[in-house]
Amino acid sequence: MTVFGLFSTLPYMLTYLTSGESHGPQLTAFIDGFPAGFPVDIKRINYQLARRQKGFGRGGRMKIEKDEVEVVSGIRGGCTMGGPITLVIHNRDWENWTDIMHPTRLVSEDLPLRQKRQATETSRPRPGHADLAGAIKWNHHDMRNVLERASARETAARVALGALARQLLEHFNVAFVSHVVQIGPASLPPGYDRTDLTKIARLSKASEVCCIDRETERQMIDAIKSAIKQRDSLGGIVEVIVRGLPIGLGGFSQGYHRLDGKLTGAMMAIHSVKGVEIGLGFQAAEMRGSEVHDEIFYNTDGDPVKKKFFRKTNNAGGIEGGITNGEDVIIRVAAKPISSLNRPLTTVDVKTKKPAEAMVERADNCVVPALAVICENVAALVLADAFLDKFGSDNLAETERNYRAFINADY
Ligand code: EPS
Repeated sequence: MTVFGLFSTLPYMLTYLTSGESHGPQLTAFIDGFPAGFPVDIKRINYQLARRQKGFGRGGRMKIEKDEVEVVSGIRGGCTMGGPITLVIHNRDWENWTDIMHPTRLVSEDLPLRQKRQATETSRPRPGHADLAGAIKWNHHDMRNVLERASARETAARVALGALARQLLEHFNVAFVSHVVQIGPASLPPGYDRTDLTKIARLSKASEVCCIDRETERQMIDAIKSAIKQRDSLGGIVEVIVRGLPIGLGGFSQGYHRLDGKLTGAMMAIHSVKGVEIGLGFQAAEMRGSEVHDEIFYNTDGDPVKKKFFRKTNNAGGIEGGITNGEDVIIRVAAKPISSLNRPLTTVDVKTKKPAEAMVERADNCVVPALAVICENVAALVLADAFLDKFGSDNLAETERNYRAFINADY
């Protein structure tokens, strides 16, 4: 799932785009290639958007917004039609920014507007943010022109699209769960059980930081509180588990067909993300092959519900050779602390070229719980694309027929 050149020959079934600035009127999300005849539950999209807004450590903006989608194309009477689907999320904060962000009013003709804009102009790039490189690249001297689109507000649009893609996979009994395994120094002790996904989802949902262990949750919240007190930010690690994917999604005939490549690329393309692992990830590098690879077993008792080929371990994280192997897909994503700090770091004012304190913007202190929701839904976009590549994407009935034929095939 991605957008390449218009005439790309790469085999992506779903293409998508998002648009909109953090303080502009709206975010818009487009997706093309979604099968016709799929009944969409808008409430479930809004549910994912609401989850993304939560989490201890969020800043003032989330008290203003109440993200919900408005459907403006591609869905009729609750069902997809096969054409591009467009979803809009209105920014409530727009009403506070209308003058500053107005797309067409000319500052040259309007002195009060020019003064208002100048008051919000900023030429002091934040270390760690896109501010400086973006300003040089696009020749902007007011960094607002960079930060507005670079803002993580954009992830709301990707979550909306992912929540749609996820519904398609849930229709085929695929389940998605995520939880937070580390925030700053506080980390979930290893060895936790991933058998009961319902339990993980329940514990994660009940936690302000999406952590499944109460003692670790307390440590995480303390770590965030301490960072807030010191006007600092914190990063962390989240884990996404996807259960129920059939064997055979992805490919290896070309590097770009590999599902692990697509998944990790999509995760790295989320704001603040600095590392992604599938299964054992980096840990596999220090172990022997005999310890790492998941031995293969076959169910001989004929139970139609149980998987035929299965593993007793899942170090591969559900992907071997760039293809799903029928086990849970397990992705871990590490994010750096966000770069908008209330305790500004040293920078250079690009106008004066003199040392300065970086700009201070209203911001979150910790977005790791939100990152878990974002990763879950962005993973759904990639996996739905691979699913449709395997089973066809014109209409749901055809996708269902192809899916059933494949999983019931005598192998
Ligand atoms: C962000 C800064 C903050 C965050 C924003 C991302 O926004 P504001 O500048 O309006 O306070 O709240 O995230 C969201 C708005 C969101 O929906 O996640 C940034 O600079 O990246």
